[in-house]
Amino acid sequence: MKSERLTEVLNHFGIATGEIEFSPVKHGFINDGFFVDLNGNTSYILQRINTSIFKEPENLQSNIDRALNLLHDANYSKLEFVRSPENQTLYQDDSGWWRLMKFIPESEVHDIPPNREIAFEAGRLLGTFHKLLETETPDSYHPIIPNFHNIEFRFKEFQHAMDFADHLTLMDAQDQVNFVYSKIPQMKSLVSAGLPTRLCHNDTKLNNFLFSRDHKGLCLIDLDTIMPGYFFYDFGDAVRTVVNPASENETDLSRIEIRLDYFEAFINGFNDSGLILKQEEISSLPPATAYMPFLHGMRALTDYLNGNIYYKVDYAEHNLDRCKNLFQFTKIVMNNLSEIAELSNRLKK
Ligand code: GN1
Ligand code: MG
Repeated sequence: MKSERLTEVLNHFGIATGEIEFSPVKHGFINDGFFVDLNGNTSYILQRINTSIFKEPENLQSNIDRALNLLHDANYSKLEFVRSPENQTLYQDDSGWWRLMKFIPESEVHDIPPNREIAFEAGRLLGTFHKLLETETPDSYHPIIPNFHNIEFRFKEFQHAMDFADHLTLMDAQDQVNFVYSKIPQMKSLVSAGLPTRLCHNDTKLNNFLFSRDHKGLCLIDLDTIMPGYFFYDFGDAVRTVVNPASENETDLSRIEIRLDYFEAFINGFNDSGLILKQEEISSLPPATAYMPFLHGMRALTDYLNGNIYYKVDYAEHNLDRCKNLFQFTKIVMNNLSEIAELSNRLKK
C-alpha cells in the first residue's frame, strides 16, 4: 500500500501535519494494519477492514463504538478511535473502509506470555472485559459473523471443502482429516444446552491483549468480532495462547505444551476481576480448552482444502501447519482435562 494513499486517509481523519511514517502491523490474519509514526512517535494504528470477511463494516464499527463507551475503568484502559470532522469513526474510499485507533504509548502485545504475570493479567483483563459489558443485552448487538464459533457450522464448511478439494491436497492433509472425523462427535457434545449468552469478544488470543512494558494488563484490542456468544469461547481462545510456550505458527510440534502454572495464574487473575460465572458456565470451561483449538484447527484445515482463500498465508502449507499445531495442542489438552478441571473449579462462584 502506497504511503501517499495512507496519508490521504489520515488527512480525512483531520491529521494533516508533521512527519508521517507507516509500518505494517504483522499480527492478524484478516485486516490490513499500519502503525502510524508522527514525528518519530507511534501515535495511531490505521486499519483497513477486510470486507470480504466483515461484510457489514458499519454494523461492526457500531458494535465497537457502543461497547467502548463501557469498556474502561481504573484498571482497564480505554481504547479510542479518532473521529473525522464529520464525527465518524469509519471512512470509506475506493479501496475500502478505514478507521484510526489511538496508540496507547509504550504498550505492547505478546504472542507467547514471557512470564506468569502476563498470564495473570490476561485472566484479569478477560474477566474485567466481561464484567464491564455484563449489563448489556447481547442480542442488541449485530451478529457480525453468524455461527462464528459454532462447531456444527464449521464442520459443514469443512465437509464442503472436502467435497471440492483436489486429490493431492487431500493426501497431504490425510492425518488431520482423520483427526477431525475421530474427534468431531466428542467436540459437538461439549456444547451443552442452556448456557447463557454474553456479549463476547470472540477473538481473545493473547496477542489481542495489550500490556504496559512493566507487564500490567491494559485492555483488549481487535474488537471486530464483539457479538453475542458463550463465555467459554473467550475462555478457550485465551487459554490456548496463554498456557502454550509455542505460537500457533510454530512448526516444531515438540515445542507445544500446556503450562499448568500459567493456567493457574490465569485463573487467579480472572478471580481478581470479580466477574462471577454461573455454575453451568464453569462446567463448560475445561472442554472449551479443547474445543477452541480444535475449531480453529478445523477452520485452518478447511481453508487449506479450499486453496487458502480466507486467511492471509505466508506460504502454501501455512494453513496446514497451523492446523497441525492446533490439533497437537488439542491432543495435549485432552490428556490434561482433569488438571484443567481442578484449576477451573477454583473460579469464584
Ligand atoms: C483471525 O485476523 P485475526 O488474527 O485477528 C480470525 C480468528 C482466528 C485468528 C487466528 C474474523 O483473526 O478467528 O482465531 O485469525 N478472525 C476471523 O489466530 O476469522
Ligand atoms: Mg481478530
